[in-house]
Amino acid sequence: MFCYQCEQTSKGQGCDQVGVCGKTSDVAALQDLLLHAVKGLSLYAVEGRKVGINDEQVNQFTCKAVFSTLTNVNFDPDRFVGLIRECVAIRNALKEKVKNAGGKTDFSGGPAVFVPADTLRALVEQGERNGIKSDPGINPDILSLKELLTYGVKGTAAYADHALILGQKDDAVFAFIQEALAATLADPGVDELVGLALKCGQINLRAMELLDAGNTGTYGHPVPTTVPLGAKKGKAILVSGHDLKDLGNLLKQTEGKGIHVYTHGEMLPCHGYPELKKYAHLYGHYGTAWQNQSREFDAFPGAILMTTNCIQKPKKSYQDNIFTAGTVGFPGVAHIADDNFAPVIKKALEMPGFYEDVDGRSVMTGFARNTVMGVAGTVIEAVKNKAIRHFFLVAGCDGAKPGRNYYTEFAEKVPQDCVILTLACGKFRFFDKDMGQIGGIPRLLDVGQCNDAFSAVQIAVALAGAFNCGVNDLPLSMVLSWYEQKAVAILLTLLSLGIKNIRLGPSLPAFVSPNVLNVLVEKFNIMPIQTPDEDLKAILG
Ligand code: SF4
Ligand code: SF3
Repeated sequence: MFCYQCEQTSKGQGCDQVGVCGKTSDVAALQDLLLHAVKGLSLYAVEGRKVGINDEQVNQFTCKAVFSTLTNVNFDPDRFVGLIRECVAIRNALKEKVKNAGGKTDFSGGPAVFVPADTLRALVEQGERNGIKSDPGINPDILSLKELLTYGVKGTAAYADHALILGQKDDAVFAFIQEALAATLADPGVDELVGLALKCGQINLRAMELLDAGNTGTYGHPVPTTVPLGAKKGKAILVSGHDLKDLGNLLKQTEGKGIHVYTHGEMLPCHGYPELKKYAHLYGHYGTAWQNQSREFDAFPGAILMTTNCIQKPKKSYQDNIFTAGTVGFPGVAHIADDNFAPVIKKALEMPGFYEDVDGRSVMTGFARNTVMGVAGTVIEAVKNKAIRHFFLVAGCDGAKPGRNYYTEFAEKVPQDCVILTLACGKFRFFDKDMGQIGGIPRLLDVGQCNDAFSAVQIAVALAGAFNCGVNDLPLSMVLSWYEQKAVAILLTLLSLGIKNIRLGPSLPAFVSPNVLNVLVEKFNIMPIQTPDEDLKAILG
């Protein structure tokens, strides 16, 4: 196997025996083979559009299949075997339609004509022949850009899938995902790939806009909400991942059953949505970010539902209490495929739950675009009268690396006259610190999940509008942490908006070659994080 798509990749170079994430070499090969098959499907989808064939099943499958290959989403070989076979069946049906409509279908060789082998072992061997290193003669910069584009597409497909679940879609998003995947099969040059990577950023913004519309259209605009970190005596279910619809359905199905529902990880911002917070049994938040789940899930006395990334190999102690839904999968873990959470509820009722109330502190969430723009006048006044000197967007993924302490220390050292906007699971490095207020505005504003990066972009654009300047001219600095491919897509979005001077850590992507990094530095002045003191000094002077 060879995989270097995430930040924790082995030795900062690539996982080649087993994933640091726990991905086996077999699953790595099956993910590579699925991506290979989806590229073949994309070739026909691109040709189909030229002759008026646009197939909804193909579009939705493309997003779901690509999302499955994201870090920490699906570790189940059987699910990948099913997806590979489904992909080829859909591809063959699409090919027939495109042919009948007079479109091009005479592709020879490669993923366009790939036939999946009969056995798991033989499929793994097919996957091994179609991985990142399958073309040893490729120019390293072309490979780097192709992988940058592929990971951006993976993040975009994930957001498009999240949006689809809430009924939001735009054919421009599907068309681009397929165009980009098909383009990786051709012989694109550096300029074309750079252009596609930046277009991926634009399209990802659209996918995130759709997701924002899905979330706020279904559950209302988040409002500032105090979330307890303690627990209530009684039966309990913990929901992790990012999917609001799963949480909404679960809350409906647990009503009146004497079960308290808790959020974990990226589900924390769900407490701010009116149509979710209306359920009195959505009690509080339990635990921190994904990499701490084996300790936190182990100690949780109820059932656990994992709705999206990031799942880790469950410990034996809670393997029978955890369930997956949607694209998530882990061998031996029960999967809910039909939105019916009865097995999760049954498990929660069998388990002891919390024996007594547990006191805890509380945190605030719900500072998404609607809320922040609602106090724009106060914020602008505070900047003008110098009560607020600077804004920091300290946002992105968390992870296990010790270097991620940078973000805790950075947040702690941000001067008292500055405001921190945050989003995604990296916030758990500092989310429960009391940072006080400036003129009634909390100094720490939780904009939401990584899925809410659209909201942060809207806030930045609105501030720029209010100050009559560009986003790069605002007293705003972005200090980002990345881990997986949703973060790659968000980074491409920020670059496509022309945003410069982003500080990125804890380490730079292994898939970015020195020459590609030079381009990013020259065009966008991307910087690796240094120490909190050095970076604060450089930013604030
Ligand atoms: Fe390694 Fe990350 Fe790939 Fe897992 S997803 S195999 S940790 S690079
Ligand atoms: Fe986190 Fe997986 Fe990226 Fe959603 S939960 S931000 S890492």
